[in-house]
Amino acid sequence: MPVCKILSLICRIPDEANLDEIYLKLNGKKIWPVSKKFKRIKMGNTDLDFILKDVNHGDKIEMELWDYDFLSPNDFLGTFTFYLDDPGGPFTTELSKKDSQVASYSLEWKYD
Ligand SMILES: [Ca+2]
Ligand SMILES: [Ca+2]
Repeated sequence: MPVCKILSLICRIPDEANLDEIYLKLNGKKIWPVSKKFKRIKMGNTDLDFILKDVNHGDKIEMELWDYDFLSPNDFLGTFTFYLDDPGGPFTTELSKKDSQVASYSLEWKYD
């Protein structure tokens, strides 16, 4: 079975001035963080270190990045899209976002 490991999230520009409360979704389900609703991240690199379950060679991965908000609906910041083709890495995938979004993030992952 192929193993896709999500290594880290890099924040260059947060959505909110006081930094974002991040969680990740795949196929409509929250996959990180596992035991809480979100993680407040810092600028730069935040270690994620988790394995994507139930993936197959050739899969297109579309992982959504969300910001948790306490008083308003959570914000969808964008999608990390990549393919499980060639083993190796670490690879870096930029967040694709709507024009109205200022947040700038990238994701590091590897595929063995
Ligand atoms: Ca927000
Ligand atoms: Ca927030």
